[in-house]
Amino acid sequence: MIERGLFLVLEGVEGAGKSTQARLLVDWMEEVGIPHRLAREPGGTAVGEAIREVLLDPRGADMPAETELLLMLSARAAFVRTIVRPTLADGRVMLADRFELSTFAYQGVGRELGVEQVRELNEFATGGLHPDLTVVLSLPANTGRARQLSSGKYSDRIEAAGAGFHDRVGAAYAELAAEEERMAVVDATDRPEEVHRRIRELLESRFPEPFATARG
Ligand code: T5A
Repeated sequence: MIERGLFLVLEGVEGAGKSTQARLLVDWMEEVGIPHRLAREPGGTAVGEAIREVLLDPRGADMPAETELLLMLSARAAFVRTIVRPTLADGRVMLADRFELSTFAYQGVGRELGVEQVRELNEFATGGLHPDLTVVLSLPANTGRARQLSSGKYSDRIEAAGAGFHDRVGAAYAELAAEEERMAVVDATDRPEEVHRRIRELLESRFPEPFATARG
């Protein structure tokens, strides 16, 4: 067990491969015996999953951007207190499929609410807890969308927001990721196993404990 857990987040545009990479990381951590927990945002908790349904329901097409933001943050307040903090206190790796960077990119830039305002409100929701590392899977928005379509995924309310919106989100990820040290960009255009290898390498070099020692 590590002394205080590690908070890791996977981010990227729709269909970038976050869920696929999360599963591969979980398989690896299970294999080498690293205690962990995986959860997705919005969601993870009972109230968060209920909020997710409202957020993604295509019938809410006229939802104001401010409502969307506050719902995301309501779900996050529960996510942090019910899932993330207890997992870290247990000394485990907390792996989240999306977190605050999604809000900066989608609501701050995509919905044009402004990143600074979104950051302030997010700080209240999280109580100031931030990830130790956010891995941004880099992929053009239209490639991610094409992957989703070929897998037969239906278009939820946010996915249906249009190419202009998703291009803005993709550009925001690139810009925001370049600003902060606790973010790393990984090329996600290759096959899943190669992307996984890159993420593992990154984790082993950034966090020898627990990743490199577990490989042993
Ligand atoms: N949102 C979320 C906000 O607006 N603000 C916020 O603050 C937060 C937290 C959540 C929605 O909420 C928004 C963003 C989203 O619109 P979601 O379902 O969690 O929805 O997000 P999506 O990105 O839509 O999730 P997906 O599951 O569709 O995408 P993933 O997880 O990135 O991709 P994945 O792994 O499911 O892969 C998609 C397809 O591509 C294939 C997979 O097999 C699958 O078929 N694939 C690959 N194909 C080729 N090469 C690879 N390397 C591949 N990796 C995966």
